[in-house]
Amino acid sequence: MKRTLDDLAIFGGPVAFREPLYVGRPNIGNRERLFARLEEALDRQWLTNQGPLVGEFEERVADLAGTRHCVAMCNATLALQVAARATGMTGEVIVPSFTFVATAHALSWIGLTPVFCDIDPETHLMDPGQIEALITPETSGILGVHLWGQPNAVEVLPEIARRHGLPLVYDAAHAFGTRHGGRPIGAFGDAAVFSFHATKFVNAFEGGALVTDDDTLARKARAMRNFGQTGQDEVSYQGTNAKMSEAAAAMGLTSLEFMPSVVERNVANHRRYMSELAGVPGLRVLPLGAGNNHQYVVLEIDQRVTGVSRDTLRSVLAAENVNCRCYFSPGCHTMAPYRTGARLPYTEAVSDLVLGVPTGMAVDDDDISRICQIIRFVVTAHGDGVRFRNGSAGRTSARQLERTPR
Ligand code: T4K
Repeated sequence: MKRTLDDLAIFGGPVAFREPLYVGRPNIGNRERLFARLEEALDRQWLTNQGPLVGEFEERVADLAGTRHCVAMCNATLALQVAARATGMTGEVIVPSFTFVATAHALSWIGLTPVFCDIDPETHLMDPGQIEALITPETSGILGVHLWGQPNAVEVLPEIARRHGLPLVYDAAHAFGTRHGGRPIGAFGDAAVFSFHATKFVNAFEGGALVTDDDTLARKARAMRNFGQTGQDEVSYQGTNAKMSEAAAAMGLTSLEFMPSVVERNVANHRRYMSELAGVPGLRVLPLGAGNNHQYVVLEIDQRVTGVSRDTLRSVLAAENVNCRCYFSPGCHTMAPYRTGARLPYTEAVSDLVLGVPTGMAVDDDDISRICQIIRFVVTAHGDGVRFRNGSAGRTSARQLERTPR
């Protein structure tokens, strides 16, 4: 329990957590089931190139995503590239800037130009109201992002895409298991791409998948992930090597079996953060809808009210062994490969405020109460003292916050 500034580890007090807590701690399922599957694969001597475990994983994922097809891949970044190629994207692609940089890199790495769109500051999702102004004769597609597992304008975006004759792909890296209006999230757009990276709530060590209801698109994607091959001696498309291995599928299947417990834990964790931090001035826990998989808990810290910046709070927590992440700061449009001087006011404002906090199976109610006690202690009464003693107002300067457009 922190009662004075001297109790904070950053100022020499005792560290609150002996073992470090992380955002993105993998949820490990049943090890015996994993090892049994690995044994099977070794006994079969079939390790990759569409083995039976990958086939089983694809069936399970398609089922949960509500789509006819699932094409499993080695990660979501390559799956996004395959999706872009298979849907015929060629020039500019409209995409939010407030996302993990993989969304933008996936496009630019294959010669496409990401055109960054601003977000709705309430949800952090790409604002469909700003998309049409970005459409030019060079536009060849829209890549929406279901950030934090939230559906990105799944009613409006398909309509905009249809009106302009553009393919719509969703980066659903955060959204596996999410539902909207009773429908699984995979049902929206021409295709959606999931990530099964170790840090995701369902993981295949590294992994990804493209899901779609479009038979032609699925066939193309299936070929493109395997060097464009459509038969043993037949190459019909340019392709890449984006195949999922049997070892990854073994982990993915094991992780899928564990998914209900993880979702239950994540929902409880999110609720706990919401209740522990309710009413703290200048602090907001991003609310998530009922169908969300709740794999991220995102705070916004408004230094104008708290007296302490997001970055200072992050340092205070890191000293206590609570390792938070500034997902996703800064916006992609300000990163070196994409900087053009264009301004996206909401993206810039929000990316200065966000802090992802630990969740998943690695934290329990007691951990969250203790994390929140430290946050409350710093934010409600001691922001000025922490800032003064820390000798810095953090990266979110008063000038930056003045341009916060809300
Ligand atoms: N689109 C979106 C919207 C995405 O968020 C992502 C990935 C993608 C596309 C691309 O998906 P993939 O191609 O990766 O399938 C991590 C993940 O590597 C990345 O998959 C994820 N999003 C992103 C949000 O987070 P980093 O660079 O922040 O990872 P890292 O190594 O700093 O790890 C994050 C935290 O997780 C650390 O605090 C430690 C903890 N951790 C990590 C690993 C790998 C563990 O405790 N154990 C582990 O094994 O990108």
